[in-house]
Amino acid sequence: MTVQSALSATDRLELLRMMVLIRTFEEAILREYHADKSPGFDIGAGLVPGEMHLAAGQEPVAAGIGAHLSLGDALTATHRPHHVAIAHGVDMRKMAAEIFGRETGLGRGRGGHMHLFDPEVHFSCSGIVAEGLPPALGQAFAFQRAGTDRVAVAVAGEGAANAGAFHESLNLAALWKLPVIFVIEDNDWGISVPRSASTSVPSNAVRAAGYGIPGTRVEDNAVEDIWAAVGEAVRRARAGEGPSLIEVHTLRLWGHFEGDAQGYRGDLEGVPGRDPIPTYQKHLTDAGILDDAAFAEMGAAASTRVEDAIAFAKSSPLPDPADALKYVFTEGAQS
Ligand SMILES: Cc1ncc(C[n+]2csc(CCOP(=O)(O)OP(=O)(O)O)c2C)c(N)n1
Ligand SMILES: [Mg+2]
Repeated sequence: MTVQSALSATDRLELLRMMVLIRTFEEAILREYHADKSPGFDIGAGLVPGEMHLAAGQEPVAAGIGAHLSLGDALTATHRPHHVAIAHGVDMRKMAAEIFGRETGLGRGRGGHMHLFDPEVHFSCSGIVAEGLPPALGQAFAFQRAGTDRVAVAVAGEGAANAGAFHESLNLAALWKLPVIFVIEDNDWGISVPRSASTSVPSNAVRAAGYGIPGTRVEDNAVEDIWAAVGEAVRRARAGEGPSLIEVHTLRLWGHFEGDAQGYRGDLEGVPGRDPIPTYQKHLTDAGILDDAAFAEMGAAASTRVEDAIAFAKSSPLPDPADALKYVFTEGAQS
């Protein structure tokens, strides 16, 4: 791992703290999601019915981005959104309530885990692959027109980087020098399709040259390198120098969705050894800025916060079925 000298000990501990918070949240959702789907796995059963895409292993991307964004900056994400939502400051209680389909959720329980919208912090995501890129562009255009130094970040998977919306967004962002940062999470897989079977180039970073913008690839899920790459891209965007593309080689620790048997996956055996949290914990311990007690304290604090959010969600009311069509159409719009 390349050590970035500009990172203080406090910054580095904050990166780890964020990664631990995200993992604690994903583990709690994993537990709750599976709690009432047994003995046979029934995706439609239980308190959280439907698909669930968790981001365990991809925490470094979220922590590295979140460290550079301020209130007012925008972030768009994917069907695997929890890690970046937490790092961007989305309210954890309202997010958990949305995942549980409760009236107190971000979208009053109508959207579920792939459709988290938080206007307070300009966060959105979508179950449609590559859908997050154009809205990031639109927000960046608005920030530019208003003469602010606010930026938008679009996070997407390496599978999404083969969609038309990715290429169209890069072109327009470059042409208009928009303050937008595209972050591609290369987790090696698009569901069961390996990157080698979907993508014509070994690195999406090289695609940036086709649009005349900087492209960087960060290897090994290295949180400090991600932090450095995003920091430079955000600096450029705020200074009016235009968009950047960053690809991170990250890791999908669990299945594409919960219930995915991953029979297609030949790399599973080596996966636990690549878990970025113990890797970074050891890195900071070796650097003399972390000990076991401090790490345990991070876990305990994360657990308290996450369990509070889960309890809030579970004790919140479900939407009234009579309101199913409420918020679908603008009130009073019918002629
Ligand atoms: C437009 C569209 N096509 C197909 C799908 C089905 N789908 C859901 S996730 C996914 C793979 C996405 O892979 P990637 O972009 O690498 O993200 P990851 O799941 O690895 O985070 C596909 C094809 C979809 N949701 N939207
Ligand atoms: Mg992928």
